[in-house]
Amino acid sequence: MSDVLSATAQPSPRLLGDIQMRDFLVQGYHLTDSELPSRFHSDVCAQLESLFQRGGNPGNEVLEEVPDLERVWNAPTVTGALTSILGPDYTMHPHRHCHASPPGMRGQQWHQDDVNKRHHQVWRLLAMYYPQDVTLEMGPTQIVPGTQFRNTPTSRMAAYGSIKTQVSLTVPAGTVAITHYDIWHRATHNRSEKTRYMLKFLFDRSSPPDRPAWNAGSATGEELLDSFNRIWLPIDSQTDAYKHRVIWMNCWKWWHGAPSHESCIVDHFP
Ligand SMILES: O=C(O)CCC(=O)C(=O)O
Ligand SMILES: [Fe+2]
Repeated sequence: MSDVLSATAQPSPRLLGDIQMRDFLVQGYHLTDSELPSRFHSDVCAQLESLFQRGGNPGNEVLEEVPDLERVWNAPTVTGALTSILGPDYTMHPHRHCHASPPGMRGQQWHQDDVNKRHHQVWRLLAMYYPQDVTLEMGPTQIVPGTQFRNTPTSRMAAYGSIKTQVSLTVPAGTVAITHYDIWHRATHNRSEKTRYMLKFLFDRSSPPDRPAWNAGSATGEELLDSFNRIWLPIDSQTDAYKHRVIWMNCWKWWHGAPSHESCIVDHFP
């Protein structure tokens, strides 16, 4: 292979397996390591620091300002997860944001990023890259697994405090948290002396699936389909659990190429 080719060829996406896909559907998130050297991540932090000192938050321009970030989104573990969940023709959304949380920054309320029109299917992912080790003192992002199909009014969420099953993303440098766009999440209070950076990027599905885009094992995923009936999330009441099972199975079949009749949740399921 010529130098030019070897420099530009992208490694193949490392696709997810059936169990990882099912877990993503149920839990609403998947954590992966971008597998870049630690000096890459510290260099990204240094670039962000000098960028913020020079001109403040670059908003959507962060990718132009720090082109190295492309390497994170092209990492085989990351392209593998995005391809598996959104299909091979997924696209990067033009909106992106570097969330810099300086020392003393107060936490946020629980929220869902999108407007209150939510899908039973998975059309958009929120991907968060952490270029530093994030400790509890640095105010990690928190998520509540399994909340992505709830259509919760933001005003109601404002009253929610700590939730038993919340997960703090205290992660090593280089981690990419890939979540369903509608998962409940929030930044927490930064009690440390360090600024915590999180790079938020969005990815979209371009077309409905006509076959599994992941490393699907069993012929039609029938056994896995049945396994949804045995899952009961700790945050769910009995009726919530029933609603979830219908949604999960519907999406699972849709991911295999079946037409889906339930494209959007219109009722409240807080
Ligand atoms: O900084 C974080 O950890 C989360 C930020 C966030 O969710 C937001 O601003 O929408
Ligand atoms: Fe958010």
